[in-house]
Amino acid sequence: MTAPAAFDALGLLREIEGIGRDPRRGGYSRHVFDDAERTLRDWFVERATRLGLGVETDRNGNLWAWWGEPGPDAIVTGSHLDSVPGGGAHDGPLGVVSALDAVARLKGEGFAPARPLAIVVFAEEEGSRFGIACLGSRLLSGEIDPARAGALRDATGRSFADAARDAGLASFGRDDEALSRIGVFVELHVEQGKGLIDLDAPVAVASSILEHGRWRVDVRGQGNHAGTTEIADRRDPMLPAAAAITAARRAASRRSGARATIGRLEPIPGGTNVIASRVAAWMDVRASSEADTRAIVEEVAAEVAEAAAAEGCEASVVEESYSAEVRFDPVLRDRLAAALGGVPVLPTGAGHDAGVLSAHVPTAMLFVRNPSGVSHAPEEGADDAAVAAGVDALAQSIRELS
Ligand code: HGY
Ligand code: MN
Ligand code: MN
Repeated sequence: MTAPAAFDALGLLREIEGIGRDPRRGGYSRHVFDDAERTLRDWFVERATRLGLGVETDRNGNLWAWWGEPGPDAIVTGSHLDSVPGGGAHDGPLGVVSALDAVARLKGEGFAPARPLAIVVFAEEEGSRFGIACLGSRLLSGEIDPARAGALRDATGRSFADAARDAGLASFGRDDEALSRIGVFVELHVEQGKGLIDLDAPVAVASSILEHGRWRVDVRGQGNHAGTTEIADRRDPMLPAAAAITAARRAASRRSGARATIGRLEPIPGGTNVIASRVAAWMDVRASSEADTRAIVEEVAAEVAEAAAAEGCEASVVEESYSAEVRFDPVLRDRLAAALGGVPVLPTGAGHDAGVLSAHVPTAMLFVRNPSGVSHAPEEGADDAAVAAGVDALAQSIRELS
């Protein structure tokens, strides 16, 4: 039986496909508490309310749509609605629309969960505005100090504390009441890779998430005129920044399964005919062990320091966030894989709120096939058959856990 047309996952995705489009980058730019994300929040509240769920916002800006009274030992599913800059349509929203569809379907079948059930929408999962990924689930679980979170600033210099206050949050930080209500969390997410393509399967259960972290590289030199400054007289911070980019690739290439990326670079002042005075770069490093992850960072830092010395610049490499490897609850993992008829079990290199919560409550993830295998880019996708299979799998998981 399919959900009432009003709650079909593909139809719900079409309803929001125009929200937060980014004409310059392509894809979507939907960042926590900005206009697009707030429109998506309103859309979710309206849809969940129409589905007969009671919606509340917790102290950290996460949305909770309850089927029945909020209660302990709840089955919680959901994901996020924010995106990376120029991101795809499915990273986050697929988990939210699939949860609405699955709940609508179960309701339509007269299913009554034996435990409280909630759909959650976590805030700032990508960390695209304030720099720390999974900020809403980290705050909820006490994994980030609220004072540090409040002091985080976006590209305009606005603090998270100010943005949260403007969004109506009186305070933020660990929320034991919200955390204690979660009995089990199952997040459905578009696969950010080609595993299901290679296996020719629509759905998988997650096994693990790579160790990963973010570091900020700052280089300071001397701004000057591009036309009147001899090469020998330059202290150009772009050279050590360039060394960071190539060193990151080289260091990761030497370690099986490791990845290191610098995709965000901000020279100041950024003029075509101007030697930059300083450069900020952000590095994302992921590997199968902490030793490999930190070794990559050390190698990059050493090459940046050498290039900075040669160019008469000063440089620093500072850790901004770190997440240890996640191994999802093996009992829950195997129970869901079996309940879904023996679907594949796949690892991922992508971080998720489910990864944060896995340290606090039994947590699982379901992956849905992405025909391009591409993510964090407009080419991200999920074929219709896989989306339908994902909703079936989520509904079956809820039945199994109830
Ligand atoms: O960066 C990640 O892995 C996730 O998409 N936030
Ligand atoms: Mn993402
Ligand atoms: Mn995501």
